[in-house]
Amino acid sequence: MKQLKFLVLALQLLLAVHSASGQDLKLNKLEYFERQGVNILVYSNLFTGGFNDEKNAGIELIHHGVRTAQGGAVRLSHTPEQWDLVPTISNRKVNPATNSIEATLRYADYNFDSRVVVTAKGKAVEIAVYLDKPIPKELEGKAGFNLEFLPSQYWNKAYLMDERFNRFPRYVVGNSITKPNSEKPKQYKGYNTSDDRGTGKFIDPLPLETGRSLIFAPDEPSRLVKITSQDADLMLFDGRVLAQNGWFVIRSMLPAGKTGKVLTWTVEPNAIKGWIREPNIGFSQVGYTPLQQKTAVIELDKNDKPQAKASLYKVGNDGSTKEVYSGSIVSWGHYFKYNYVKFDFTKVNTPGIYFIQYGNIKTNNFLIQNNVYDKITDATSDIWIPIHMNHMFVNEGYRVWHGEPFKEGYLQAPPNTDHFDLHSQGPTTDTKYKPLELIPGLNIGGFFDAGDFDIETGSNISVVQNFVQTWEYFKPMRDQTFVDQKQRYVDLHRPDGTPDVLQFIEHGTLNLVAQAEIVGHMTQTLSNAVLDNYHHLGDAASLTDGLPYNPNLGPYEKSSDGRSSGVKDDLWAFTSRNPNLDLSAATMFAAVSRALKGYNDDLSARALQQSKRLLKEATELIAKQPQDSTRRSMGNAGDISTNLQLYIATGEQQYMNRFQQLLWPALDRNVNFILLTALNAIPHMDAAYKEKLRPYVVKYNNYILGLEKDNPYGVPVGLGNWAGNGAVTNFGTTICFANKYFPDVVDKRHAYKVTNWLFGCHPYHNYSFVATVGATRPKATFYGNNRADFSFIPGNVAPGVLFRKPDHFENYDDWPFFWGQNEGTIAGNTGYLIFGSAFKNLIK
Ligand SMILES: [Ca+2]
Ligand SMILES: [Ca+2]
Ligand SMILES: [Ca+2]
Repeated sequence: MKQLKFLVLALQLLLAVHSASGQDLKLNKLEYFERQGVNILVYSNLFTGGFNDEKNAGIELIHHGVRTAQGGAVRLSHTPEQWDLVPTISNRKVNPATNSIEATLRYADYNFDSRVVVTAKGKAVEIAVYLDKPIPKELEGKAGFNLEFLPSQYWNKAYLMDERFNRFPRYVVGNSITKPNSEKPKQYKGYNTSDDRGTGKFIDPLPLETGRSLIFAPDEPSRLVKITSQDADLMLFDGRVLAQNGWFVIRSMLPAGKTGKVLTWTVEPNAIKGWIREPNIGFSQVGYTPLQQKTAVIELDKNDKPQAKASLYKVGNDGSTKEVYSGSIVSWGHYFKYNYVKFDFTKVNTPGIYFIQYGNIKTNNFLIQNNVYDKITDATSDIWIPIHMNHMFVNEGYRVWHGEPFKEGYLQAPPNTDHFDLHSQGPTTDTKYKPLELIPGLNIGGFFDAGDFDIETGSNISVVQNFVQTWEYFKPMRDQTFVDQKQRYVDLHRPDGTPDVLQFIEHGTLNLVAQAEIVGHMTQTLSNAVLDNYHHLGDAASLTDGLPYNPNLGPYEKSSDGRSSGVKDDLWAFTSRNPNLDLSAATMFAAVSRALKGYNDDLSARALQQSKRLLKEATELIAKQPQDSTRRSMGNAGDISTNLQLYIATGEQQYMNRFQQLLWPALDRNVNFILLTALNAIPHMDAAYKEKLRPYVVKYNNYILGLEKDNPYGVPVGLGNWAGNGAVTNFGTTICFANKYFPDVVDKRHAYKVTNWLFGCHPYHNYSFVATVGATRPKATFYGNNRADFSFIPGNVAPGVLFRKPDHFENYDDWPFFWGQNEGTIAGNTGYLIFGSAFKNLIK
């Protein structure tokens, strides 16, 4: 009996091992560990983004299709923030023979190296940390191994530390102490992310739990992960104590004075047996006009078997539903990790409410109707743009979006200053102002850059140009916004008799003209002086105290007359002179002076005066630059466009010559990026110019057609660290203008690929990328200044699907804090305004 029992047990074990082996983690050709439902990436993505820790790197887990963990690395604090030090990863070795990936992590600031080896062992990976030398003394008690889990995928789910039951908190509460600043590890470039209010102490989170074995989400098999540690305690932290974009961090400290294999974790993500990702049925959530082409792109798991057919159902006015069309599924093929098929239902052209049924899946409904695109730009122009007007109080109904920001004005940035938003002040100020002296008068007009509150001069120049172009091409008389520059007050949904676009041109110009008049040339940016208010979330008017800094006062003191303070929160003007920026401002001012004539004649005249002066000075400065200066010789898109604008503004032949001299070689090099500029010139050139352009338009049309083979969506898909919707809208605008001037070459049907993509037909999910716009299922969560509320600002256009190496697209709609996929910018959103206007014009 005993023997029989043993035999059965052995047989069961054998069976278990056998059935498991087919489901073991394997190192695949793309150099990550894979089993059905689980991808473990080991330094496929490094800590090399533009903004330090972007929560996009390290050891990462893609769990049943969602990237739920990242940041696996040796780190120097319990819950690293964006500007904490990140390791450089000098070498990454993939070893198929041992089923392992090894990398060396280095902190140059501390001359500290460690090796991390990740080895597949059955359904789990072993993560081991090796030290060849003991950790440096100053990092004892600070260096540890961290892995970060996405709060929105875990909150309200259960966890067990050892045998103790817990629940992940929906919101961070408590659990921190303070320690002397001397014990705080350095932050990036010596910045400090928080204002210690004069206490000399920093906040250090305490663990929620400590133990040797942690089970994440046993109540949710798709998120269940088991982590055990052999040598050191596992601590679970809530990173949201320090920053709203913090993650749940699991961490073990590295031992002092030891070398060799100093830490061993086993990490086993659960895989749901036979898991197949639900098909993502991409279609336009805004809907379709009756006669346009209508094609859904369906994204399938590589283990999924495509259906033969899909159907279209019509929703009756009585709530009934009826199948009105059934059509074949056509295969497109593989694109990165998924398989794509298409369902064409162009034949359905009766106006109504419809949904798609594919297998068991019913999509949400959408409209077929002539008017579906009528309002696609309204939320952007009526809501998003006015909310981003700087130096104004912005009201909407009962709600105040923000008070009047930066009443104390801007100080001269001191020389040789490096800036966290990728700017710098050069060795001189290039102005008459002393370092940290107030430059009076700059706190007027302008638009917030994005989810932050600085004025990026280059962006603001292109934004004003976008508005002027919108005005000159389409003359939108839309008036839904009250703007009063004297009151510094904006009220949404209150028409005031003036077209809003004119008021936006005026508002942008007021800041840019002030820069030219007061500083003498264009600044690089008007931006934060201290990091602890750069990541400000909430009302822009509370970012600074509104009082000028007074060095005679203590750090948190206010003067007795209430007119100045000792808080060093004033923003700075970065004033290093860039004649190319002045030149593009000169062309923008020339365009502005045309647009504002008859509406604000004074500002129109001032803009023209600055245009002429900056043009003369910048041209002289550029002539003095060395001949090999790259910007001078390259003839980039900006230079070409500037020469065109200069010709339009002045009518001088030299600019037209220079424009053509730069344009044709640029078109020969790459027609895709420069064609729109070439098309914009047509109204100002002769017939010969247009004919000379024709072969390039033919070439562009081949590019458009080629994209249908490049990816299932037929639009240019960006693979950079900032997702590519900007390039997609630019592609759409180019199609619209190419069709306008060369309808025999470029078919207008191509423009619908862009609306399809923006409004829901794209990888990962099928939500519209434009907040709230007439869509059934718009994205709900964006990286705006209200991102801590997991919300949106209507009309915002998300950057889109972000590519993570080697084969993953994503766009989180439950976690706003990834700027590269969720942040709207003033330049991007006004670019969308042009596309939307051009598109509406095209289909009229
Ligand atoms: Ca910025
Ligand atoms: Ca108005
Ligand atoms: Ca202040």
